[in-house]
Amino acid sequence: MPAARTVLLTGAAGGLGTLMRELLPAYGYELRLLDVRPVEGAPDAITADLADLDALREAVRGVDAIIHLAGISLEAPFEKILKANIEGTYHLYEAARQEGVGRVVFASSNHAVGFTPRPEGDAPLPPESLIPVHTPRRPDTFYGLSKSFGEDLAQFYWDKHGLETVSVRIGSCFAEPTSVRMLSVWMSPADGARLFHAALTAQGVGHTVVYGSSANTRLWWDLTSARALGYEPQDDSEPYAEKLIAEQGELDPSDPAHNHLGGPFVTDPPIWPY
Ligand code: NAI
Ligand code: 15L
Repeated sequence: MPAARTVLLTGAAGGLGTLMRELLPAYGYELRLLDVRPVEGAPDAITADLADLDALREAVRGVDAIIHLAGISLEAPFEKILKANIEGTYHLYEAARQEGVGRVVFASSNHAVGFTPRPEGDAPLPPESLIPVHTPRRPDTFYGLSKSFGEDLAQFYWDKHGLETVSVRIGSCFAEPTSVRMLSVWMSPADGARLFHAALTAQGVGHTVVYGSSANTRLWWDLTSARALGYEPQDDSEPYAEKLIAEQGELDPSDPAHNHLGGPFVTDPPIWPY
C-alpha cells in the first residue's frame, strides 16, 4: 500500500464516484470529494461546478493527484457538453497546473472511439485482432467528442507543462454487465479500483491512454498499456453470458448499434437527463 496520498475525486456523487468512494480507501488513499450535487453521506464534500476555476483551485490545493470523473456522462446538446466537459475539463487542468498537482487520472470513454468497427471473430480474439489504443479516434457523439478533446488536452498539458495524465477509456463500469455488448466492454468496480490505483502509482506515465475493462473472455480491445501500468484485472464477464444471450440474443453483425465499439451510442445514444 502507498503512504496515505490525498486524491481529489471529482464527480463523487455519480455512479462511478460512489463506487470508487467505497473501494479506493482500502488502497490507502484519503479522498477529497467534489461534485456540483451534494454527495450523499459526505457532508464535507466540496460542492462546486467545473465552471468555477477559483473553486477548483481551492479544491485541488495540496492534493497529490486528481481522479476526474465529473461531467456529463451521456449524450447532450453541444452547448451543454461544451460547458461541462470541454470548458470544465480545461478548468480542472488549469487549476491543477496553477496549484502544482502532478497527475490526473482522466475518465475518458470508449465513446472517443465509438465509431470504430468492433473486431470480428470468435472469442477470445487473438491479440492482433484487438483494437489498439492508438487506433484513430472516432467519436460517436458530442459526448465522445468531448472525451477525445480531454485526451488531447491531457497530452497538451503533459507536453507543455509536464502535468501527467492517464486517460482511461472506460468501457462500462457497473456492478454487473446488463447487455450482450457489455460482455465485451465491462469493467467490474473492483477492477476499476485496481486500474485507478495503477494509474495513480505507476512511474513516469507522461500521457498514457489505456482501455478500462476487466479481463473479459469477449474483450474487443487491447489492455497492454493498462497492464504496463501494473494493472492486473481479476474479473471476467463470462459468467453473465449465458443469461444475457438467452434474454437478448447474440450481437447482430449487420446492425450498426451492434457492430461498433460504441454500441447504441452510434445510433440512438442515451441522453443526459438534466
Ligand atoms: P454520472 O453521471 O453518474 O456522474 C457524473 C457526476 O459528475 C455527477 O455526479 C454530476 O453531478 C457531476 N457533474 C456533472 N457536471 C458537473 C459539473 N459541471 N461540475 C461538477 N460536477 C459535475 O457518471 P458516471 O457513470 O459516474 O461516470 C463518471 C465519469 O466516467 C464520467 O466522466 C463518464 O463520462 C466517465 N465514464 C463512465 C463510464 C461508466 O461505465 N460509468 C464509462 C465511460 C466513461
Ligand atoms: C459511457 O461513457 C457512459 O458514461 C456510461 O454511462 C455507459 O453508457 C458506458 O459509456 C457504455 O458504453 O456502456
